[in-house]
Amino acid sequence: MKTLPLAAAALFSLAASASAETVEVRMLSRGEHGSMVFEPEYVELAPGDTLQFRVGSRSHNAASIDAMAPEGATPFKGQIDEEIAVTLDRPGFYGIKCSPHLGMGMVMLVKVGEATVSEGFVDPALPARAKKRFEEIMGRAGLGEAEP
Ligand SMILES: [Cu+2]
Repeated sequence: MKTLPLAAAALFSLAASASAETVEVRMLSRGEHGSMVFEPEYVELAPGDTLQFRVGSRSHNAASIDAMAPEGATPFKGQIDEEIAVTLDRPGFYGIKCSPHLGMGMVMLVKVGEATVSEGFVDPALPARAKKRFEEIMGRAGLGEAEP
């Protein structure tokens, strides 16, 4: 009676690991596109994939931006220097910030599944440098109508 559930569980976890991916994102004080950045700055995932945040430089965190997430997505917020893993199930675009450096433009963008950037996706309430960084990220990724 013991072996059957264990075997079934093992098969299930194998199937899950074969389909879901984990993408590592480093939190950095200096990177390819300037200071206070996530690298990579843009990630495309399938629903159920995981973002694994890594400390590249100290004193950063990763947190969802409430106004920039698909309907029904679960908000998240890591502590400073916490290497959180976040599984994203809802298709759509997610804006992610470093809480202490949002004003310096430390944000990243994630696309899950099939989605297009909707008009006004970038939260107008964000600090100017964060809005500018999102426009730069979308421009480099070939999304939306970002300025050159
Ligand atoms: Cu930061």
